[in-house]
Amino acid sequence: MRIDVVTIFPEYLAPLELSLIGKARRTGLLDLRVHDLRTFTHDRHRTVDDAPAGGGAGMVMRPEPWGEALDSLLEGAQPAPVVLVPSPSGTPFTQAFAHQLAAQPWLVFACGRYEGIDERVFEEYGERARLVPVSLGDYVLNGGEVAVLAIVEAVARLLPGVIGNAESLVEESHADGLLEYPVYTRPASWRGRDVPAVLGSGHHAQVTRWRRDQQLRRTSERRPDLIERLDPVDTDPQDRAT
Ligand code: 6GU
Repeated sequence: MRIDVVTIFPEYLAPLELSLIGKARRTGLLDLRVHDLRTFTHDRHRTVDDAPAGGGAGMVMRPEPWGEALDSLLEGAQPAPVVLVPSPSGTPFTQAFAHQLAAQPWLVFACGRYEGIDERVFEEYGERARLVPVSLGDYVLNGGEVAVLAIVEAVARLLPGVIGNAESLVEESHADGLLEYPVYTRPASWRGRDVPAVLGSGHHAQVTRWRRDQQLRRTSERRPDLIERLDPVDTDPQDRAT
């Protein structure tokens, strides 16, 4: 998969050289390129922002550098990439969304700062690419860079070969619409707290049922909204006994 990130803070993306994502880049599973938006300016101060039309607080990103940056990426590109714009007013990012993005050959992230990017950029590239505003949740970050770190990690780990043990993808939170069950390791007793006996019983069916009940309890307590949205095909009759 190819991913391009356009930002005024390329250094913000440095953590994507670490750990499994860094390894995926070095082995060629992930072709990640970070571009400095200011290289697409032409004035002495490399200006990317200006006062909002109509007045008000803060600054807005000017359309020209974005036009040059995105033109340079889209030039001759067939098919066009999915262009993601991190924004608190975007579509909520979810695990299902991550799976959709992981199936794409090419993603471009346009990181806004300040009060946002001039709306005409969205009009222009909404016509020339598949433009998708995306939000991490209902809170405000200073810019899109931290959101890109989160989204790239969530997407890249779904690519074949990035995670050594593909089974860990099956059993994690949100894989089946529920939160994950609690996990334990040795020692069997720590500060008077014991690993639940069922986990040492060797009774596989009982372990599976216990974990499922823990998932349901945890999800009901922390995320009742997920219980409401549970797909009937992801439940079994025993779940209702919980
Ligand atoms: Cl994706 N971007 C910004 N700037 N703020 C956010 C966000 C994204 N998601 C939540 N807040």
